[in-house]
Amino acid sequence: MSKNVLSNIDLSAIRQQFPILDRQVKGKQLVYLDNAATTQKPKAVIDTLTDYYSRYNANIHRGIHTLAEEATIAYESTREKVRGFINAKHVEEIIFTRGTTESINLVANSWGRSQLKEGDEIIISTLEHHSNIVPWQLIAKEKGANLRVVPIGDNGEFLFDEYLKLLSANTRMVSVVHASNALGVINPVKQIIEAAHRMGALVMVDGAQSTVHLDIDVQDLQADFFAFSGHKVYGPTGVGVLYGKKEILESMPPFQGGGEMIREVSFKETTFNELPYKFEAGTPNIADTIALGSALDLITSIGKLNIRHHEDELLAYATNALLSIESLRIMGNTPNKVSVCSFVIDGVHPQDIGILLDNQGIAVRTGHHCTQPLMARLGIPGTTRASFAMYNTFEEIDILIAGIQKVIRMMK
Ligand code: 7TS
Repeated sequence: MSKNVLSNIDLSAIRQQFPILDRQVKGKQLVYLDNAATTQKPKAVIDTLTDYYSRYNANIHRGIHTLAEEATIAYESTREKVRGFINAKHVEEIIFTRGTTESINLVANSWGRSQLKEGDEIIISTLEHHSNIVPWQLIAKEKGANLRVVPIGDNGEFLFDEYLKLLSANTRMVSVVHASNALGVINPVKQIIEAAHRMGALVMVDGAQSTVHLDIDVQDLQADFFAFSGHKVYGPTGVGVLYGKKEILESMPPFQGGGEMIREVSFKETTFNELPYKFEAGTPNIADTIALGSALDLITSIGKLNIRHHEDELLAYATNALLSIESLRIMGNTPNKVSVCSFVIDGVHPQDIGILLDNQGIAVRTGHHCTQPLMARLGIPGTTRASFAMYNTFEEIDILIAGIQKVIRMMK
């Protein structure tokens, strides 16, 4: 069943850069297929963290001593790396947050609270992660705005014609996921953005799942906002990015108040710092931000296209193999996907599959994947999700398939 690697990447060299891949789980070699939840970290990221805390830990922007200057330069160099990575026009359009969730909350609270009024509409889709639903629900309730939801087809495909019907002069914001975490389905965000802009609405793209797999060009997409998390692009947890168009960010009030985001404070009045610092109150996550830069360097050095090619091959191989299992159904089996396989097996609960696979050293995700409305639409409580990264191999997929077959035999 195994297939030799055809991609342009040196898989064993890549795997050597991820120390965790060597570990054993329950006496078996780890097979890590939960990359949509979080990716593993390369040595370059781990070393950057150690190096920062060992050599130049200091608070940034305010100090004039050497350590503070070195830390500031390293922190700001990640901002420039992120700018290049998503092809933003200006470096000040890159705001560091804790992750995708905080990026969306920033926009909902800052833009939403200052802009939305009664009767305005926010459009999301059925595919959204809870973090692209709840912040909009909260602000809509507060402002008397309404949430409209684009329906999907049975395979998880975004129904574009239905979306066009929902767009109206009342639409102020469209916030959609670029690639679904639960199914892997890629949404036509460029066309979604074009249509929203024709109606004068802004668009926020949740890039939590797309950024690690697809080439992201925010200028080409014309996205008004774009969010992603460091930990899903081989970087550390606790750091993420909000991209926003400069003129829109400039018009928005601060999200949080505190140090760093001010120009001048008196008890009578406070004036605010310029972009991006207006949105970065307090001491940021310096070490993890610097290490995110190392993660992006690694992706760039291997080449996003090479990675995509390998992941597409893994996806096709896994899809074929999974479909050969009689009682198994892949949810969201569309042609345009990132490397995520979500499936259900007749008569076996996803949680049991997850536990029994873990006993064999195989890490997958089971459950609703923080997409309860999507699961309700599909009429299932949850799925088992295998998600692939650049370091995964065809042999690991063979192990997964053998593992699932064993689970089915055990549950019969
Ligand atoms: N949006 C999408 C599409 C996601 O997949 C996730 C996390 C988030 C937002 C939130 O990102 P965070 O980094 O702020 O937590 N998705 C998952 C997942 O699929 N399994 O665990 C986390």
